Amino acid sequence: HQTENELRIALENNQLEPFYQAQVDAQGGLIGAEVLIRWNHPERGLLAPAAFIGVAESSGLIVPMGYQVFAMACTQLVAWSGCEFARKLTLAVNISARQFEEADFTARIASILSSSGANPELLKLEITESTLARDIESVSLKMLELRKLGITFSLDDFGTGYSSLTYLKRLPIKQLKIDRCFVRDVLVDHDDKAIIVTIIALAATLGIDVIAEGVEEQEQQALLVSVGCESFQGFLFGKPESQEVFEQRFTAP
Ligand code: G
Ligand code: G
Ligand code: NA
Ligand code: MN
Repeated sequence: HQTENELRIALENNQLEPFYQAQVDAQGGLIGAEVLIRWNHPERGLLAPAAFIGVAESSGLIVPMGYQVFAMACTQLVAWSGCEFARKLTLAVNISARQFEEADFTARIASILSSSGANPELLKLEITESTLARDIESVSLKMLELRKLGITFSLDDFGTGYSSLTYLKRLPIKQLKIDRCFVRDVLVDHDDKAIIVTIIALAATLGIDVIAEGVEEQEQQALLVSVGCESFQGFLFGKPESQEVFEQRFTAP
């Protein structure tokens, strides 16, 4: 695992690189991507978040790192706004609870949006239930401010935390992201299927979209489609890929 000092240097020297994992609709059409960060370490090569998110969180570097990732996503959106295949793609950016609770979070996001010229309607912030578990009044206020800027929210890893249903109703949440632990055995485990059906029904009642993550097999997607799931992410549609690989795959004739 990497040290805090190395990570600080990585941030200063732009060693972090956004990877993109495709998100598709029921027909398999590309609708967006989740931004997943990688560290191009000068000696150790490409590192996955597992090697450095822990130290980023404990050191507080997750905050500047989060803004760097958001800024890179905005820059990419602007670049893609001129590309036929990607003009309307949404980008989902992970936001840690620690970053979200910064007093100037909304102002920083607004400032990056305006300096980049990215369309806020195409940006989705992925937050987890642990973010909502903080002071709900201030969380709610912040989410509403960001929503006014055009930003939308997806509730990541849904079903694994402790969401109060009241929060789902009160907060401007556009999408629930069904955690991949329910998707993995959905073809054989009746409980997992029942949980997914329940999440989809709940979301429909509240007017919230759903996306299933961790979809690896065609049969899983077919079952998810049959119970009303609209959007999908998982190795079946692509692993997290560099910008070059992602673009090549979706623009190849
Ligand atoms: O990319 P990978 O499949 O290894 O992701 C592992 C974990 O790292 C996931 O939980 C993901 O949410 C987290 N992660 C990836 N990129 C970012 C990021 O830019 N910010 C934050 N806060 N977490 C990230
Ligand atoms: O929810 P979170 O942000 O943690 O999700 C991102 C993580 O999920 C990344 O580590 C990514 O590589 C992983 N992931 C994405 N799709 C799949 C999949 O189909 N199967 C598995 N096992 N992991 C996946
Ligand atoms: Na995520
Ligand atoms: Mn998730």
